[in-house]
Amino acid sequence: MPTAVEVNFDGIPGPTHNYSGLAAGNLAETRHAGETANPREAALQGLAKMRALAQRGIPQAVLPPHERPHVPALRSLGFEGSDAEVIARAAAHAPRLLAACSSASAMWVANAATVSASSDTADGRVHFTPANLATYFHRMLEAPTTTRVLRAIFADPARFAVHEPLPAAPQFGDEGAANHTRLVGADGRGLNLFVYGRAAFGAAAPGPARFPARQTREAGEAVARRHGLDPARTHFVQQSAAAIDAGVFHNDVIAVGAGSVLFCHERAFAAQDLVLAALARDLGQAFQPIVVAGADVPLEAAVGTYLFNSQMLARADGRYALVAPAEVREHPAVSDFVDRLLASGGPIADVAFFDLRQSMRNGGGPACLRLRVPLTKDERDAAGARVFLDAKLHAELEAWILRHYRDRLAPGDLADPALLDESRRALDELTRILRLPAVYPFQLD
Ligand code: SUG
Repeated sequence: MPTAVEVNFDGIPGPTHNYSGLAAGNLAETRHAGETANPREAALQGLAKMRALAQRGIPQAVLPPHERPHVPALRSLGFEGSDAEVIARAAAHAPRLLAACSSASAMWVANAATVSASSDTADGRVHFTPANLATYFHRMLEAPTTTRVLRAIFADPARFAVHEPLPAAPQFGDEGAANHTRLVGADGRGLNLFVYGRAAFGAAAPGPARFPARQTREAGEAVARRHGLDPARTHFVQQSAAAIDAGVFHNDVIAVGAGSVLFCHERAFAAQDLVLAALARDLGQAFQPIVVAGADVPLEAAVGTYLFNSQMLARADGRYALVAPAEVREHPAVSDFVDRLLASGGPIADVAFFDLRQSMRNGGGPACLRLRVPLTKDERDAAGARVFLDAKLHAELEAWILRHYRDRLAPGDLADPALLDESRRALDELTRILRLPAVYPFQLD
């Protein structure tokens, strides 16, 4: 069987990146609500991470931002008139709705979809289920554009299946790959771990008391079913409710896995011992858990620094490099822990820190900004559009950001009708750079 290599598709932060405090339970974004953002810096920080990884030889691709403000959504909520009037009326009467329809949250593409490798699926195709993101309105708006973008890139029906998002009801709340981990055994076979915060119909341990559990067990089960995953190689495990209440709104804030390594906090899962025992049984000797004790990294420090929201990238020698947010280095205890981890001679061999502060203030670290897509060479060659990052595309994207993005955006600026025109002009040009078909509502009208 041809081997798949994981391609990181990173979301480009969009021109309306701002701090509006739309996602309760995400402590960073609540703390920074109302601050003035710098969309240009956000996009450049994301692009710098992509370039650095591409230069290390890690396959890297991009996913475009979405059209914001989302005028059709505002119209559906009863605001009428020209596009500029719709925005003016929403700004005057419902600024929170305007903020929700202006969020650049599509940058966190770990929530764009759940992806299954062709070697794991019954029909041998790569399967995608775009996430419905049903918990928050500002995120739910992403699903239709995400579906169109994925269908444009993964258009070949012989190799790819891009499903419809699951029904957007609370019972099927789905936040995509942020709650899914694919591990690999010594035999090269995939093992899929779907993590949920609550069960809508079946029995589950008590859920969180303070913050929403966004992902349901039923959503993961439906995704696994439609992707044709082997039930014997698929686990559905519940997140720790205490962790959700401490700000772990997605599993990728508390755990990351790659190959046969699972790097997680000791309070990641509800029945953690059982989870680790099941993985050890299925992965055998190959399984390498790195479970971090609260005494080393308290839960609050894990959430505060986003240590576990690092990317774990396979090196040529079989060990891993951690791509971590700069906040980890700035926290003395967590930084010391990382130094001890590197010195231990375990599977994590080196760490690179990135300044992703613009995104981090909204609760999005390195791992939130990327969607992992395992592709064989043949599948990669079959992908449409110009999304794989090379030096030329990087240079074009950097120039595009510098041409179109503002360097400050306060929540009050969302009322400015010029922002809509700027954003549409930028995205229209981007679809040409990336050789995408029409994917945005303003292009489809
Ligand atoms: O859904 N923040 C996002 C952050 C998502 C991070 N992704 C992962 N952990 N994979 C969220 O909470 C805030 C946007 C605002 O308030 O404008 C926001 O949606």
